[in-house]
Amino acid sequence: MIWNKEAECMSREEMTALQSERLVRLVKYVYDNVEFYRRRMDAAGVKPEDIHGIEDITKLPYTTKDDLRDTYPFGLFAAPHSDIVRIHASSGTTGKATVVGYTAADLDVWAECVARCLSMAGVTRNDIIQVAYGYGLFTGGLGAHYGAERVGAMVVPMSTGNSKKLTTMMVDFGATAIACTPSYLLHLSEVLRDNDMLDKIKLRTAICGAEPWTDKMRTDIEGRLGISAHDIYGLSEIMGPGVACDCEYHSGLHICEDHFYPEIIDPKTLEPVADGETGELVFTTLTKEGIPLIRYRTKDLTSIRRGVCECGRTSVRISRFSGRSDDMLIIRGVNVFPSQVEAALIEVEEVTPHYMMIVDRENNLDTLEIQVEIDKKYYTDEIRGIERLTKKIAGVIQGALGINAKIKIMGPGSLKRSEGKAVHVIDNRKLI
Ligand code: DLL
Repeated sequence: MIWNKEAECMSREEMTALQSERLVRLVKYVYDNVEFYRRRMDAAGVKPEDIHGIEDITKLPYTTKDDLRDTYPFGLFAAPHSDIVRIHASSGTTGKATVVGYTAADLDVWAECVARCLSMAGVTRNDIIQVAYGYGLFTGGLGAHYGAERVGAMVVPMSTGNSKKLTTMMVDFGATAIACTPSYLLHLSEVLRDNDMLDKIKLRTAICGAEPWTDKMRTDIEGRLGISAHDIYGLSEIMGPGVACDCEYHSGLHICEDHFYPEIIDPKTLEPVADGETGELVFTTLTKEGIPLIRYRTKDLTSIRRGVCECGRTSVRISRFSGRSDDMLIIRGVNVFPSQVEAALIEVEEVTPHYMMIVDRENNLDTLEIQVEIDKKYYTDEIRGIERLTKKIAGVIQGALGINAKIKIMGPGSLKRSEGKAVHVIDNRKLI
C-alpha cells in the first residue's frame, strides 16, 4: 500500500494550518492571473489581503459550470499555455464542453490522489489492474491509469467497449483489480456468468465511480464476483477521479482535503449547512495551477462527516451521493444535460422543440430513447422519409452528446404537453 500518512492522517490543527496557507496563496495566484476572478472578487469587494486563513473562505464568490462555459475554452486558466501539458473536457450544459487544463505539477498531484484512492481499495504494486473507464477527453481512463502506475500496479488500459475481450483478458492475465463504472461491472459479472468464467477470475477489488450507485449495488457486485468494491468520486472541473474514495470500512468517502477544500451549502440559500445535513458539495482547489477553482458548485448532493475513521485516516468524509441539484443525467458514464438535446434538435429543421428522453437500463447497460416530434410541414408516413430523418437526428444527437440514442419519430402534437415546467426526462433506472 502507498499510504501517504503525512497527508491522510494529519491532526485537524495541522490540516487547517495547511489549508489556510494554501488558500492564502491560491487567492493571490488567481487574483493575479485570472481576469475572471479579479473581476469577481472586485465586484464582491474582497481583496487577496482579506483572506488570512480557511475561515475566510466564505468571503469569496462561488464558481459554476456556466462560468466555465462563458469563458470557453481557456478563460479560467491561470497558468500560461506553455505550462499546460494536458487538456480534458466534459459536457457543458448546452453545446459547449467545459475544458480543463493541467500543468505537470497538476498531473503529479492527480496521480498521487488517485494512488491514495486505489490504496484505500487495497491495490498494491502486486496487482494487475484493468482500467475500463473511457480513455480520451473523459478524465476516467487516463486519471485511473496514471494513479495505478503511481501505485506500481501492472496496468491494462482496456478503455470501454469490448466486454468479451475484457473478460477473456481478465481470466488470461489473472487481473486482480478493475476500475470501471459500477453498472458496467454488474454487466461484466453477467458476461462472466453467461460464459462460465466466474470461477476462473482472480479479481479481488474494484474501484467504481463516475455515476451514482448504492450500498446495495455494492454488496450485490461484491457477492456476485467475490470481491470488495470501492466508491471513487471526482469531477473533471476539480481534477477527475481521485477527489475522494471509500476505504475498507465503507463509512463515507475520504476527501483528499489537503488539495480540495470541501463545503456543503444549501443550494437555494447558498448558506453553509451543518455537518451531517445534506446539501450541495462545493470545492476549492487548494494546489491546482492550470485551472484553479474557487468555491466550485459541483451540484452533487451529499453530507459531510468529521472524525477519525476506523482505518486511521483523519480526512473529512462525504456520504454516498444522493442526487444532484440540477438536471444532469449520467448515461453510460457520460454526463448529459437535457439542454444539450434541445440545442442539438434546434438544428434539425424538420422537428419541433417537443422531445422526451427515456432512460432505462437493460442488462445493466443504460439505454436512451429520444422521442422527437416532427413538424406538421414535414409530416409524412412514407417509411423511407422517416428512416432518413431518424438517421439524421441520430447523427446530430451522437455528435452533441457523444453517445448513441434510439430515435423515435412522433407525429405532430403527439407528445404530451405539460402545464407547468416542461418535463423532458423519464428515468426508469432503478438504483437497487
Ligand atoms: O466522472 C470523473 C470520474 C471518473 C469519477 C471515474 C470517478 C471515476 P465528470 O465526467 O466530470 O467526471 O463527471 C462528474 O459525475 O459531478 C457526479 O455527478 C458524478 N460522479 C462521479 N463519481 C461519482 C460517484 C467524472 N462515485 C460527475 N458517485 C460528478 C456518484 C459520481 N456520482
